[in-house]
Amino acid sequence: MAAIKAGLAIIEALRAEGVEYIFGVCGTTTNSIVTELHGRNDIHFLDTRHEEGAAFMAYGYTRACRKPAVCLTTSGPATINLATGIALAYKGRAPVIAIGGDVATDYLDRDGAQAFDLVNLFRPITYLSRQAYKTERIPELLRDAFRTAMSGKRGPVFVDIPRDLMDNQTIDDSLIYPPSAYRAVEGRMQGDRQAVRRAAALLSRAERPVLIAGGGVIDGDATAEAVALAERLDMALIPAYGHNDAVPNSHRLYIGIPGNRGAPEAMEAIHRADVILALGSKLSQHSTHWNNAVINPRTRIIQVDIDPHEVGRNHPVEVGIVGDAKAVAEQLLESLDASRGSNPAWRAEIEALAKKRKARLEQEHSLEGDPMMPQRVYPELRKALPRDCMVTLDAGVAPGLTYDRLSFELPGTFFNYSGHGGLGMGYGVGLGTKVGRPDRPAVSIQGDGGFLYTSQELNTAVRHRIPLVAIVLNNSCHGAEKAQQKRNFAERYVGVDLVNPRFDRLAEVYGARGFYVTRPRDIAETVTAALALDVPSVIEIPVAEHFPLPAKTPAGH
Ligand SMILES: Cc1ncc(C[n+]2csc(CCOP(=O)(O)OP(=O)(O)O)c2C)c(N)n1
Ligand SMILES: [Mg+2]
Repeated sequence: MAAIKAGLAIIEALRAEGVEYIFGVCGTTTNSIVTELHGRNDIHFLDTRHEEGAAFMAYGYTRACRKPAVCLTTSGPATINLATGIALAYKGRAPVIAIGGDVATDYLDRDGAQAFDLVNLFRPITYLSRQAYKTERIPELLRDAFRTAMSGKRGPVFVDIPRDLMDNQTIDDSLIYPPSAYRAVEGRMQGDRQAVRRAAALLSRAERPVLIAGGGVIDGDATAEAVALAERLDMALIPAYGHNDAVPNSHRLYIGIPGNRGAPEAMEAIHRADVILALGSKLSQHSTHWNNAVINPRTRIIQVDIDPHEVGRNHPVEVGIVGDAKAVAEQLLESLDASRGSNPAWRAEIEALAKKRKARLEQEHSLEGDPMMPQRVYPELRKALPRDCMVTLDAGVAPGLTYDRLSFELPGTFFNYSGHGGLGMGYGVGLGTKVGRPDRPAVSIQGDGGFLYTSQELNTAVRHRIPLVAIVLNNSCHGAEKAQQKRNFAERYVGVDLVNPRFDRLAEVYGARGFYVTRPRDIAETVTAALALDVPSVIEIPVAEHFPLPAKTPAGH
């Protein structure tokens, strides 16, 4: 038992959780914490050029390596700058622990400089938002924060610490525990046995079963079990929108993803299904439109989710199971009717749909134009990106073509805005993925609009040697919005056309490498070369304006 400096106690509490990086920007109210990192090799302050970049990086980091991520920012506007990235962690179910050093308690509630009600500001975008009011209870507050962030449905938390609770204060080091003492670090939640039995019976009798693999399959490590179920029952293997990496895309039963930017073939299979197993999926707006455009009202649904609030939330279910995707998939595999044979007719339909999708995408090889059509980039990326490459997508129409066009084989290799929709997240999140999994190659794909939202983090990439390859698809406009103005507002264009710097040159100014590619045949080679360089780089590819219509759903919506 020893009294240690309060700042050091916070660092030790984070170390007990295995935290290696703290993402943030310095400030007066956090100096008694960050200075405790001086000279340490086990934990680093990864300083960004904007707090939003820190939150985006934290999101990418934890999604890539599955460890909790920590942000540390100073009072008022600095912590407010985290909000967009914390909202992304909220939508993307990512355990980001945001610690805001606040002004001293004497300055609170009397309009003090940089004093704001941060706890309420963060409340709707976190699972827990609290202010410390007593120094010796800070370790307990951090334990609550990690328990909340890491248990069940994961998500972000906000901890506000007024500076007078830290500066020149001490904390007893016996208050720092290992995580196993304050949260369940082992075990998976099994599904109710009766419900599993009913689900297994339904699946065993199904004629046209479809497995929709959601984010819960990735978070629950359930890819192998999902594939085993699909193979056992000849189920179409379809990731939920944006979770393309939940199942190996080279699998013969894989048809693509549903949704606006997805594959009509996948939506057709879902519409044809008599039974859907939604494994770790919300069946949310993106995948199903919240109506019967994709899911047929006659289809019987088995839904498995770790969060009871998601079961039956968007579509009526025949069997709802609360549990971990891997544990429940294992239970289902054990409970299936052993006499069930193969289902060649449905398998043939699935394979035909998969073939149809491939043929549709193959045609894009021959698309011509100068500048090239954005679709033309993707066959070249398919050639160049290694199997274990992590891909982060920004919002925007040209990057969004990825959803139906790139192929993923390993869980934890695809990152996107997860229903958050914030333009500019791509570059920062991509940097975070590379920090989280330095052993895997990493690219981010963004438009010209999105890249300039956060391109100052090129400086972070260079200083901290983060070899992310940023691919900028430059159509000199906010394409996604220009499409709306073209289609729905009689081409009355306002605020959508952009004049940009050369992005390859911008990269060079920052000390990164820059490439400029105008011919499709040079894309694969350039991407391969950039990845091999292992330094931060930007590849600008000028592309034509292109405004695709949303993929048609089977019900014609
Ligand atoms: C933070 C934020 N601001 C604005 C928008 C609205 N928005 C969505 S896409 C888009 C344009 C994207 O342009 P770009 O990154 O160049 O991609 P493109 O659509 O041209 O391929 C805009 C402004 C948003 N989604 N998020
Ligand atoms: Mg653009």
